[in-house]
Amino acid sequence: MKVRFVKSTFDDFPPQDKPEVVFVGRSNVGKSSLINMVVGRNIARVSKDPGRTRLINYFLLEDEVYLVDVPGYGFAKGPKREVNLWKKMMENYFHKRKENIKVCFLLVDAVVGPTERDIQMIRWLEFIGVPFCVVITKTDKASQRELSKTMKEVGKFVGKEAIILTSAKEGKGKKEILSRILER
Ligand SMILES: Nc1nc2c(ncn2[C@@H]2O[C@H](COP(=O)(O)OP(=O)(O)O)[C@@H](O)[C@H]2O)c(=O)[nH]1
Ligand SMILES: [Mg+2]
Repeated sequence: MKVRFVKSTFDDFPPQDKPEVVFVGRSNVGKSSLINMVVGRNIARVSKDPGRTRLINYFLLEDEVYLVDVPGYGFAKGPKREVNLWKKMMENYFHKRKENIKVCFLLVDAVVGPTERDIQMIRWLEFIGVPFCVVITKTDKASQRELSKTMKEVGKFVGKEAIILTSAKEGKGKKEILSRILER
């Protein structure tokens, strides 16, 4: 796939000439791995560079749609000043880009299940009216029992059609994610 890094930014977003899809979730949930798996390149690795992990990263896929990688909410457990900065950045992002967001992928670890913050995020996305899907990550690591439990818990908040099962390791869910990204 044709993909390129556009920019890392706090609040200086690209023009809204193309729609965007955004990936959110806790740190370590598998965001970078999922983006890399979907585009078939190690592009989100750049976001591991110190500095960039705390900013919003824009990539452009097929000259058509922006992929947006935002800092995980683990980062929001740091010092209070940093938590506030993270909140400010995310609220500003959603406020400014809401209308441009085609879909928000909220990633949930298959083994860990939905956290309190994931549920808050689901409620908030519903409240601000951003279309979203819950993406279950690392299904290769979960037992059948863990996976059913995670599905059941997520199912309390969203319909089955809005849940996508993925494994970056096995390439699972690539088609589903890509079609959601590229659909008109
Ligand atoms: N087994 C397995 N491990 C994964 C998968 N996706 C990510 N990981 C691992 O989980 C850790 C965090 O992944 P990363 O993509 O950096 O998460 P991020 O912090 O959300 O960007 C890394 O050690 C990955 O190798 C997956 O589908 N299966
Ligand atoms: Mg990452």
